Amino acid sequence: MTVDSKPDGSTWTGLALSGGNNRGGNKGGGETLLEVRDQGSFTVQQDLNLTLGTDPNATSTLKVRGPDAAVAIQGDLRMALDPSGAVNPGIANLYAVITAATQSTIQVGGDVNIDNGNLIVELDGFTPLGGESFELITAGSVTGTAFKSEDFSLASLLDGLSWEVAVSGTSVLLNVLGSAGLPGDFDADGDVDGADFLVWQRGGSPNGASAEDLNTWRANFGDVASVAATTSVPEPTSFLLAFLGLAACAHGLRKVS
Ligand SMILES: [Ca+2]
Ligand SMILES: [Ca+2]
Repeated sequence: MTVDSKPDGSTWTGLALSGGNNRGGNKGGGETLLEVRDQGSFTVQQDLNLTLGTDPNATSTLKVRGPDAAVAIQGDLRMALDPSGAVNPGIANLYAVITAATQSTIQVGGDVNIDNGNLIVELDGFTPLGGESFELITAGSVTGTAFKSEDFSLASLLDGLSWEVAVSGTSVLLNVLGSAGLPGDFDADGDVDGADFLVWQRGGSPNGASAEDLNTWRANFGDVASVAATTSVPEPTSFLLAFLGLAACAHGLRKVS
């Protein structure tokens, strides 16, 4: 979908969500949700105004879901802010639904002003690890150092991890800080399973290939960090037996050769 709007003689160009008739003194208002997801594409050739006017209940949301959506605002992106610079009392939301290790980036050609906007983040079917980063916005320039509010209630992280919104002059990044800190989780993916044994075997655990680390792994085998606990939990005994069996096989093969 592409929007190309430049009314004659107007300096207010582009698209307004929950904006009413912003040139005629109409109050604006209502609630608008614009969701771009999957392979969807949305381009505004001028400005995108999320919520204009004097209605404090006016709400608009630009929701971007997944890694493959394309969202481009070639002019400015404003959140509850008049093109004249006046703050609007309504609500403007950017809503990111993260479903994979990368997230679609909103490309803004001009300025994005986040001072009066809210950020909402949701995780759906994906559990980020410490050190991961998602680029939510790139822009010609970013005005403001933080969103008015940030809502991570739908984006719980593993124990030991926390979200950071990093705003620079040209981008807004979402970083995952910390480490999950589960004993025996040598590959830091939030569980203690066979893959961690292989890391230990290759010397990748904190005290490379030590008996101490093997004991830590064995003692915690089958544990998952708290958020992942509602998803599938491997049955510890059968997994452990399978790995001991594999180890025995490998040992036998070495003997033969
Ligand atoms: Ca692991
Ligand atoms: Ca694992």
